[in-house]
Amino acid sequence: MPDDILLTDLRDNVLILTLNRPSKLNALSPDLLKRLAEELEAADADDSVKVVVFYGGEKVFAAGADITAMAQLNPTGVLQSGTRGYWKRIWDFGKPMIAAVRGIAFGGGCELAMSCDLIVASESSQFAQPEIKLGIMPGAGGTQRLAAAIGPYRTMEMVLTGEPISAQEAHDAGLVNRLVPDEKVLEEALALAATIAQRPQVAVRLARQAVRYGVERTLLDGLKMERRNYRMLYDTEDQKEGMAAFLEKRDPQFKDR
Ligand code: CO8
Repeated sequence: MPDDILLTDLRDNVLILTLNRPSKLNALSPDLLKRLAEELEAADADDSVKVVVFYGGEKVFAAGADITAMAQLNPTGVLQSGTRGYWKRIWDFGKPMIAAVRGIAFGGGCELAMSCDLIVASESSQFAQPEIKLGIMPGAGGTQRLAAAIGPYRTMEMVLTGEPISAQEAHDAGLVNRLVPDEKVLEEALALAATIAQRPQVAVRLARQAVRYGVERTLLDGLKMERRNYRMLYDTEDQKEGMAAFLEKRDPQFKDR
């Protein structure tokens, strides 16, 4: 179904999941996250899937979580929204994941790319954690996974200013595995996926698990603090103002409370 919010395509043991909300820049609505989680759960149990590639089409990877679904939430609402459970299913997926990024990967879109094991990016793509401009902060691992990938100083600049970095900067900083011309992104991601799919899968699974364990284990406390602070921000006037301003297409008037 071409108008489905998530397109699936299984090619030679590689499952391509294409986010398909182009009119909303692939914003990760609760429905879309749920679909992603469900597809991954099925893929985990399906031996014909060896690698998953996340793609957002030719224009945009994803502009983050869907702000319309978040604007009115309070901390309890964040807790009850169920989206964290969908994210967790993405993080718990047991097979290699590759992000094929064209266009912007912002906020939750950047965090989705960083949830993957490898990132292939087009030369014109951009990465950002712009949540600060909405009165919130990254909440799906951005503060920790970005720092693990590119170091605390560059992360601090991105998280505190909300400004994007180019694909070239992301590549130089170690966030992007392969930087390729725009039209080659999916092809390159699929070539990487094909190589991994040809390796012995028990070894792939266990090697991946060991690498991830080493990295993620050191992030656990930080992720806990990120989760708590992220939720706390939904108790502020600035979060309500920041998100209302985005939806009303105006500049926010923050009051620092
Ligand atoms: N959510 C909802 N709608 C969006 C989003 C979004 N994140 N991004 C874009 N859209 C919509 C716009 O509202 C617009 O809709 P419409 O045409 O109906 O008005 C359409 O997509 C096109 O967007 P723009 O007109 O804004 O396109 P521009 O090219 O002018 O601007 C930008 C592109 C700069 C990317 C701009 O759209 C933007 O700043 N988007 C928001 C980026 C952002 O702040 N992302 C972070 C969101 S918060 C987040 O991701 C937190 C995740 C934490 C998860 C925690 C789990 C528990």
